[in-house]
Amino acid sequence: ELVSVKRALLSVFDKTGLVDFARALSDRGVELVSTGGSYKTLKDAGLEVLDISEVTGFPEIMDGRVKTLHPMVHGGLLSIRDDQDHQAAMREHDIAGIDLFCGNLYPFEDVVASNADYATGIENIDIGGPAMTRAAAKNHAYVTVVTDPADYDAVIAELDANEGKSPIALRKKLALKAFARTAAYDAAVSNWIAEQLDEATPAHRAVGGALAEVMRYGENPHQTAGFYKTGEKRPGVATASQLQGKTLSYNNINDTDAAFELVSEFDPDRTSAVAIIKHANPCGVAEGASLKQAYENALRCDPVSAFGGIVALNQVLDAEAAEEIVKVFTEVIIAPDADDAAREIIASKKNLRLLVTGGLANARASGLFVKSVAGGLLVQSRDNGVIDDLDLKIVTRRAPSEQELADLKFAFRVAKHVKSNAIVYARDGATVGVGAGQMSRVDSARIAARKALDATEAAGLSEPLTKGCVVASDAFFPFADGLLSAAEAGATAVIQPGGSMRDDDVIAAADEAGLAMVMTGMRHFRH
Ligand code: 93A
Repeated sequence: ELVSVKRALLSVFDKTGLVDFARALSDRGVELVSTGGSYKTLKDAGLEVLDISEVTGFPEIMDGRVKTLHPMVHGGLLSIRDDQDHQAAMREHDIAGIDLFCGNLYPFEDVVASNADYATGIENIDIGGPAMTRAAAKNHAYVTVVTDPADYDAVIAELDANEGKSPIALRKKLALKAFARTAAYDAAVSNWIAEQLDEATPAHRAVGGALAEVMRYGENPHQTAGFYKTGEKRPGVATASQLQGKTLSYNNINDTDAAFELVSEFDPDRTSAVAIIKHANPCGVAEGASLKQAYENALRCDPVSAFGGIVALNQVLDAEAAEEIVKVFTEVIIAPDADDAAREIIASKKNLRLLVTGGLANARASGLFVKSVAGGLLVQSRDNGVIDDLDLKIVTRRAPSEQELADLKFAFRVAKHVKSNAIVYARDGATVGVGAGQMSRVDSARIAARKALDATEAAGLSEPLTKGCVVASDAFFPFADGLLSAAEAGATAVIQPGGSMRDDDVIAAADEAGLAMVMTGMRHFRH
């Protein structure tokens, strides 16, 4: 459990504390061996030290690329001290055991962080250092491996507390630290090479992302936060270019993501679409013949909530849409691109962030969704169910009209991006009322209706916006009540997944109320 330390090999790039540590070892009767620069530092300090070339019988070659990669070194580090064969090999080749290895590596991370060129980056990949570190750490049954100058004093203190010997608990702890260091070092190397190749990095994936930005705070000011990027090349908030405006906050990033994922459901070759998001829920979504028209209709749904919102567009932002958007206080605009005239208009609002993504997110793409719970992570595949791919089943006596069907599909697509329980009222390709995040579906339906009345009033309309609208529900109606409350508000057609034990009752109630209802067979919970 306790092993004597007779010989130490020191090979450090960072010479901090080296002389004091080596002197402390030497004072305790430890023989010192060292490499080029480290050797010189120790010699200059007046210590007795052996140059590694005297141990290997081989000079440093190739500008130092090969200086310690030698059986005299690795045999000394790796030999099992009480193994007959290992001992015989040591005698045969005159290999002396190395009981302590002190090393730290070429500063690869610092060098590449300072934007060094490719050749300099490559030259700073330490090979011999990690090899010795790993050899010593593997053989921690006999060898003490010291990789951090911050540990020098503690190591000496442990030796002193154990009659100059190194205890196993210390050696194990230091071995763990050594392997953690070489693992991080290799991760840095592979990340850098991946970056040079413009590829997603395997290490990024393994740790769930690389820290891209530290935010001033999280969801609330007393929470700290960082933005980690996975390196995936998909268009979205993490890969967008910010053309102007203040830096994004935690909530901005979350809301902008929700906005862009939603608007990406709408094919830009078919329609112009705009989503306005507050607190990660849409307060207005609309399609239109132009972005301007889509924006105006989206805004009409809930102009009060749109204040300070996030606006996402599915096509290149143009001047006429930009003119409308800047009339309302908006935090972020995100779009595949923005034309010059639009950029100029947005530039008049200095703080407004404008993000361009270069394309839309692929609603059908697979991917992972991660959420944390106390003591764990929940990981699921991305909700990439798209209504066009589903078989819609008409379950009522009355089939929806063409316009109703178009609105039903629109509403269900939006509902997918509303926190559950989600109820969406829509008419003519625009939401007219959104009920989000309620514990009861009936409450969501009531809230959506209430909001539609507010919107009607705000727009100065005599006829309620819900008159002749459709309603979408992210999950089945467990009872007829939610459905009937929608019908009462003026809805004429319903889209929902179905699958309730009481589907028959709900269908009968729909028939009685003269509603047309379609079932998607797919639920879109979002919590
Ligand atoms: O170029 S290397 O990968 N080849 C080696 O054989 C080697 N041995 C030690 N780099 C090597 N080292 C590294 O040199 C150590 O990890 C340490 O960072 C540095 C110490 O060199 P010096 O003692 O000459 O300053």
